[in-house]
Formats: sequence, C-alpha cells, structure tokens
Amino acid sequence: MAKRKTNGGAEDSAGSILSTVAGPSVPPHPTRLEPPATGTSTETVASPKVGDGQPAIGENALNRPLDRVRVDDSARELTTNQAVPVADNQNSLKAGLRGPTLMEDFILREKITHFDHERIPERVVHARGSAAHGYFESYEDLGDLTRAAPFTAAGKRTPVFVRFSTVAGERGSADTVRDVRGFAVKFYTDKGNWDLVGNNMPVFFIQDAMKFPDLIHAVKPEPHNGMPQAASAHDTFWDFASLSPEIAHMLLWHTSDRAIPRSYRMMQGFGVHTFRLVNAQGVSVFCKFHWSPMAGTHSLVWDEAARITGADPDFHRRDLWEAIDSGQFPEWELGLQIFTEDQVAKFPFDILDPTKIVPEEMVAVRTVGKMVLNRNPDNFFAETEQVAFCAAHVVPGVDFSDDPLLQGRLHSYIDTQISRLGGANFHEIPINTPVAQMHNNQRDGMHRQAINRGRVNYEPNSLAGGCPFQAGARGFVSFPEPQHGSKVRGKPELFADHYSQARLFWISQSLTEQRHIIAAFRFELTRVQTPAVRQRVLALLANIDEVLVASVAEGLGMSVPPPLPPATDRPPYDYPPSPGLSLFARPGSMGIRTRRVALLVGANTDLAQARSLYASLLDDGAVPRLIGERIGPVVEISLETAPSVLWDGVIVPDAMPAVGDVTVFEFLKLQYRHGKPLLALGNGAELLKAARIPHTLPHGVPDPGVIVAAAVDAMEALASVKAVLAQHRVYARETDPPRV
Ligand code: HDE
Repeated sequence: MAKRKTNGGAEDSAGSILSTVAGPSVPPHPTRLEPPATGTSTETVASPKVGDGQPAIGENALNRPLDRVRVDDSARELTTNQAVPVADNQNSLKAGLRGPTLMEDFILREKITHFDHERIPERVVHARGSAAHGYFESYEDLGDLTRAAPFTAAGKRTPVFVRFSTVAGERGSADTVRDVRGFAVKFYTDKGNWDLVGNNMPVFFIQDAMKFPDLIHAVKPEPHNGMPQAASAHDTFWDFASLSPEIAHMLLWHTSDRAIPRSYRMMQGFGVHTFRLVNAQGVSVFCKFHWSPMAGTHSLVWDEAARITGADPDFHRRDLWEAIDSGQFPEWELGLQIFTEDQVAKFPFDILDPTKIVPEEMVAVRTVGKMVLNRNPDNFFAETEQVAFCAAHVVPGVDFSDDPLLQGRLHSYIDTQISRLGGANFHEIPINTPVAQMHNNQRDGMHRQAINRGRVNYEPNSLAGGCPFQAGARGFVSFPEPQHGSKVRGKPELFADHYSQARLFWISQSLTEQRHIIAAFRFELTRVQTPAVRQRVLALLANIDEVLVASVAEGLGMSVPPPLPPATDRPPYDYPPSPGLSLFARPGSMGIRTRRVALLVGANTDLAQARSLYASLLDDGAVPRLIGERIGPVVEISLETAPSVLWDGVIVPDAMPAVGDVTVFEFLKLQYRHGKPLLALGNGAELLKAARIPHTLPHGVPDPGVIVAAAVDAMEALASVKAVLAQHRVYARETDPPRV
C-alpha cells in the first residue's frame, strides 16, 4: 500500500504549525505545542478555531485546537512529569549496588505510580472500537428544514470525529464477531458539539430504556463463568430474546450479514430514533438519519468472519487505519428521511418505536451531504478511548422525539462518562472540547483545566456586566411540543405489532441473504443448551415467515411449534418488499480500491509476470502482496502469517510448482469457499486442479470467479478478476455445506 508522507495528508498543517510556532531551532521545554498564531485571544473573536467554515479540501479544522496538546518527543530529553531531566532511566536508586531501593527515589515512584493508574474503566457497552477524524460537507443550505450549524450553507464543512465499535465484546475482543456496530459521529459545529450516536442497523432490540440493562446483561458474558466473549450465541441472550417478542425485527438484522461487515468503510449508519429538525421560524419536521458508504455495503461470510477472529482480531481496525493512511479516505453520504405530523398519523407503525423503520417507499431518503474521514488519530488512548459521545448533545435546529428508548439514552451517556472518565470535567479532555467557545458558570470538580477569570461565577450578575449572557432565540430552544396524558407505565398500541416489519425485512432480502439468516439462527441456537429456549425462538419466528421457521427448525432437528400468541389483536400490516433493505442494493463506486489480492509465488514463479499483475492492481488502488512459504527477497508475507481469509482474491502466476502443499491447498479452498475470485495462469492451473477447485457453479454454468488462462493472456484475465473483485464475491458459488 502506497504510503503518504504524513498521517493525514496535505492538510497536515500540523507540520506547518509546528514550524511557525516552534521555529526551526529546538526550544528548551517543548513538551507542548502552542496554538497556531491565527486568531487572537479567544474572548472576543467568534470561533477562530473553525476558521471561516470552509477549510481547504482535506483539511480538518479540528487539527488546530488539538495541536495545542499534541506532544512531539523528537530531539527532546527525557524528563519526569514535573519536567525534571532524568539522568538514568535504567536503574532505581539503591543503598549500595546490592542494597535496597530507597524511598527517596521520586523518579522511580512517579514512574511506577503513573503506570499503576494507566487503565480506566472500559465502556459498559461498545468497549471495542476504532476512530478517525474527518469532516462533514453539506451539499445544500437546509435552512428551510433546520437551523443546525452543519447545514447552513452549501459547501460548508464541519470537523468530525467518528468512532465505530462492536457492542458486546470487551476492549480487547475481536472485530469480526457477529454483533451490531456502533457508528458515532461527533460534529464540532460552530454552535457547539452535536453527537449523532447511531448504529449500523436502523432498529433496536427493545422499545424502552427500562429494558436496556436487562438486554445488555443477557448478551454480555454470563456472570457465573465470564463466557462467551463478544458473542450472542449463548443461552442467556436467547432466553431474554425468546421472552421479548419486540426483538423480532432486530433479530433478523442481527442474524443477517449486516452483523459481520467486511469493513467499517462498507457499512451504513443510522440514527435509529426519530428526531426533530427545527428551522429558524420554529417549524419542526420529523427526521431519520442515514449514512450510506460510497464503498458500497459489503459483508463477510460467517465461516470467514470466525476464522478472521483468529487470523487478525484487529481486522476492521487495521482496515480503517490502512485505508486512511494510504489516502483512500472512507466516505459516506448523509441522507434524511423527512416527514410531518400529518404523514405520521397515516403510518401503520408508531414513529416513536425504535423497532420500526420508515420504509424508503413511504418516505424517500434525501441526500444532503457527505462525510470524509481523512486523518487517523495520533494517540489511541487520548482520542479514541477518551472520546465521550452523548445522545443528548444536540445543537439548535436538532431536537428529540418522545421515543422512550431515546429519552432514556439522554440520561445515560453523560452519567456513564462520569465514572469512565473520572469526573464532571470530561468535556475538557481535548477530543471532547467543542471547537466553538464555551462560557458558563460551571466550576471546579476533578481535573479542572479552565482557569476562569474574575470574581463572578453566577448569573444574574451585575459585577461582570451580566456575562456570560443568555443567547435567547439564538440559543437552543426546545420545540414546544404540546404534552397531554396521565403519568403511566405502558406502551402505545402500535408498539405491539412485533412481526409485520420483521416480515418486511425478510421478504426484502435476496435468497443468498435469506440463506445466511437461516444459517446464523442455526449456529446461534445450536450453541444454546436449553431446548425450551430454542423452542420459544422458533415459536417467535413462526410469526414472521413459514420458510424461515421451517428451515431454522430443520437445522436444529426440531419440529415447528405453534406461533407465539401475538401481543395485539390488530392484524399484521402487509408491507410490500423494500429492495433497499438488501445489502446488494448498494454496490458502491469504489471499484477494486483497497481490495487485498494475494499473488501466490514459489521458486519457479514467472516473477516478471507477477510484477506486472501487481503493478496493474496497484494502479487501480488495490492492495496486492506477494505471498509464499517464507519471506525473502521476493515474498512479502508468508502463508502462515497472512492466511486466506485476509485476502479478497488470489492469483497464481505462471510456473508456480505443479503441486502445492497442504497450506497452499487450504488457502485456495478457503478463497473458493468464501466466494472470492481465483485466477490461475499457465502452469498455475495445475494447482487449482490439485486443490479440486470446481470451475462451474452448483447448477452447472461456468463460475465467473474461477479464471484459468494462458500466460500470454494474463492481463485480459486480470480484467475478469477485477470485475469479480469489484462485485465483492461470487455468492452463487455457495452451498450448505460447502462443496470444497
Ligand atoms: Fe448506547 N450507550 N445506549 N445505544 N451507544 C453507550 O455510552 C445506552 C443505544 C451507542 O463510540 C454508553 O459512552 C442506553 C441505541 C453507540 O463511544 C452508554 C440505551 C444506539 C455507543 C449507552 C442505548 C446506541 C453507545 C456506553 C437504551 C443506536 C458507543 C459508553 C436506552 C442509536 C459510543 C458510553 C462510542 C454507548 C447507553 C441504546 C448507540 C452506557 C441506556 C439505540 C454507538 O451510555
């Protein structure tokens, strides 16, 4: 993969800021970089950190305020935390060379004490994650819909920091487990921070915040033995699920390929809840947020995902990092579904119910901007680990709906940060600090950074001229939604339709995707040890679709039980299929960029040919590598360290030895099993033959992804490989169990 010079590209004004501020000579105590000389004292000038809202292409305005705290150790002396130069970092201070260590050794004590406290609690959910910087650019002025800062002008750019995550696993767990993915975006707008804390699936497991701790307790490792890690395939999760029919719709998303994305760059994101947008006149519409990846929506297959867990537990983290590092910046378009109170009254579902989508056929998705991630963090802990998202962080122009799940979230996030990040001042940790200016009378607390000046820390005041003063209509004004009704614990009636949209999802899937859902239920429920739990899940599925329940039951060796009694007398709503719910609806426009291709080489390989194939793949933005038994002058990675599942396709150039070993066969078989393109040139074809790779699909027609060609036709054959790579994989090859 071609390396860029800096960790973020041309914008990396970090370099230029460094040279203007620090100068070419080394200053005496340069552990901190000063803020850029742009802008004066921040007291009177509005948001100098944001600039004019139109940073140059590729620039992250956020880099500048963060540069204030970035530390560069090059050409510096080692010091203590008090900046005292350390003479000897190898030996503690002792009473004689063989004597006891002296209490006096403040250098040793400081070092060990800091180390002892290096860890903070991990997130109670979404502990495992990866993040990047970038920007959001609005395509248009959305002033008619909202006064939210990112949308006030066409072309306006707002810096963002985005964290992707799994939900159930612990901080060190593997990336490619079956799970929902978090998709949390922090917009550093010029009117304060807005966090759109979403997931890669548009619905959720439960309808009310009251059930969240139960759901999470059920899915996390079981409390008596701490197993299993990062997996829903165990009794407690399915026990809870089987007793919570509102989960039906989400179970289908969870067993679908959405739960095993190929890359964070290749998954959608959703705000899940209905939100409100409010314009400057105070007029409000409802809104659902959608992120759509320009790279298309692509997934792993389960056998592959499970093997990647061992081969590279950091698979998604590495993929995101390497893509950004090589200048292949991931992009998503933001889409809005906008609807009014009048439309809501006619929907066959309740828009406050987070287990329901608004089908695109009912309300089209309007594309309003794009997000580009163009800079990796400098420090995982300082940025990715300490970033604190909160569903309650909104800016003027965005408001909440009464979705009872969302309402519970509004409390939880700030609350959890207080224990995770050690106190009420976590907003002062640089990655969480707004780019817009903060002024209020909140004071003190653990680890306070701001040095608030003056004697006034209350309001109203006359001694400070009434400052900081209320913003009035320029500030956040809650939408004055009329409220009625008695205090009650319960749910609206439409919430009880648990199955109509589950069925909608099912009938909108391709046959391939349906087969994967069936196989996922079989896998998960086979791991469940309690037969009654399996039985109840089948009874729930019986309300969704006959083929689905019969196929899952067959896989479990069980008969189909009577359906679980529905929770409402209303007949189910008969939705027509919604093709956009299939992953295949969004192939993307990336071609083969960032696709990883293995060129298998041996002692006899025609290296000239291998190199020209390599160069051609590189030209198209793919990531080719020469793979063989042992690394050396030719081979870049060995088969044992980069097994088959880490590659999107394989090429055997001409004159590869006619017979391979078990490792090579295994490599080719798994490429085949996982639907990836295989190209064998000249003599290389013998290897495919020896590995018993079929050339035809199960129903007899030629497999477009198994390509055998004469050595002279190498480039033409490579074009066919590229075409299959761009389509992701040959799903038509799949059988259950696999043929090879
Ligand atoms: Fe979260 N969620 N959540 N959640 N959530 C957290 O906040 C919570 C829900 C989501 O990368 C926690 O800072 C409750 C839905 C993401 O740092 C915590 C409920 C959606 C992230 C919390 C929900 C999400 C979190 C844990 C139900 C999709 C990771 C650490 C009432 C729309 C953000 C933290 C990151 C994290 C609570 C449901 C998304 C405990 C109580 C629905 C992406 O506050």
